[in-house]
Amino acid sequence: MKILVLGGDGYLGWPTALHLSALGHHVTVVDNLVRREYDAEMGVDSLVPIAPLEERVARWDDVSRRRIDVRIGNLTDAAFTYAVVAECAPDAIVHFGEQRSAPYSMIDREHAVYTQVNNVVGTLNLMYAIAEINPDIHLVKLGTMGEYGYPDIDIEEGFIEITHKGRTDVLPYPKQPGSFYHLSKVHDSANIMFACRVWGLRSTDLNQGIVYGQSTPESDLDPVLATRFDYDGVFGTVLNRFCVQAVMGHPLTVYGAGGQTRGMLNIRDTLACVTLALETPAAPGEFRVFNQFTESFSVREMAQMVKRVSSKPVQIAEGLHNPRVEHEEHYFHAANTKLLDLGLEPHLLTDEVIAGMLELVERHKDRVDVDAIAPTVQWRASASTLKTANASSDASFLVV
Ligand code: NAD
Ligand code: USQ
Repeated sequence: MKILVLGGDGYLGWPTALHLSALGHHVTVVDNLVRREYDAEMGVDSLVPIAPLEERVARWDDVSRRRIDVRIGNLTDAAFTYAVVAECAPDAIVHFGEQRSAPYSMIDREHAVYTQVNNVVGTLNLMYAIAEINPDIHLVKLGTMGEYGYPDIDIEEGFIEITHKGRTDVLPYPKQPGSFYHLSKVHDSANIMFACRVWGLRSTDLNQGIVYGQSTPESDLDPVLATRFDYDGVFGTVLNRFCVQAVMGHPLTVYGAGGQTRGMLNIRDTLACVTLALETPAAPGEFRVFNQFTESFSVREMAQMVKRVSSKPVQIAEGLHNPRVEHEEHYFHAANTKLLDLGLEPHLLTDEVIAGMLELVERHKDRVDVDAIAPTVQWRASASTLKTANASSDASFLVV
């Protein structure tokens, strides 16, 4: 297949591009490199050094004798997005190309607006480009398990059968996301579902859980092919952060009560799930949703696992203030059978996997900036932030 990997310079996009190329697909990476700019903005860096995109691609050519093409540009620029889709003529597009940090989206009005415009407009441009250039292209879109929130009933894969006043229908599963970032994914899902219904597009929405790890078969072939690994308070995700904290002798930052339970998956399973979705495309007009995670753990359980596996003494922070507004103890039981039915063989979170992550951190620990570990973004907006945002109106009712 000819496949566009949007966001192909990022944590997940790059190893996915390598994997698809290794499988013999013709891959074009599309990215505006903005993720590297967020690092500069936040004053942080990946734990693992990452090579410039052109160097990555050249080394992949050397190592594998396979070419990955690159197009640098912004998906919110419609002319660019149309040109890429028209000139590359893909069979499928994997869309990773969004701002993906919940804390980043909650910094202030500017970052919330940026996140939603970047994500929603980029995806809208893409949908229009597909519809006008070739509606047969299969759009594989990265969504998130956080679209669902934490209802007190089981979470289904995208849709739920509801009986109401004697009538029954299968309806989109209710969404209660926890940040402006997660909300942008909800908006994307609604837009794509509409385009499938109205224009006959074909799409798979992968509601992915939290990814951990950094090692994939292709990115391990050469240090220049390595993907990033974030541990800072804004872009670092929970298990990757706990591993860095354990190695650095920093108390593991369990926010609040620690009963927050999330669907998790190994980075190798991201590659496998995307490949499975590509190999068995959605039908024309079909909007299908796969819940892409393999196991679920509470934050507390993850901290305890890391503490148990670490060869160094590890302290778990007690009663740390939670910078987010979220349920800290809740019911969580989510379906995830569709990818298993397609043949997914999960890489589970064993002690060996955690030991491998700790070893990775140990190798790069000289690069860790301990000051970047603390969470810096609060979900509860301050009165001054809200007043600034509403400077032209009487915002007194917004003071919290
Ligand atoms: P990432 O930030 O490392 O990569 C995203 C890439 O998209 C970056 O290289 C960035 O430069 C690019 N990008 C962003 N906006 C763009 C635009 N307007 N035009 C062109 N390129 C743009 O993120 P990631 O962790 O690799 O996540 C990839 C996708 O998977 C995201 O959509 C994210 O929401 C989703 N996801 C990630 C996780 C996780 O744990 N990392 C979990 C669930 C879902
Ligand atoms: N948490 C801690 N301590 C930390 C960091 C996080 O207790 O040091 C808690 C958070 O409060 C939250 C949970 O761990 O309850 C997950 O936080 P996270 O930062 O690991 O993940 P999240 O913000 O949900 O976002 C990440 C990715 C995002 C993706 C999402 C999948 O950044 O792109 O969409 O995971 S999901 O969570 O399933 O929606």
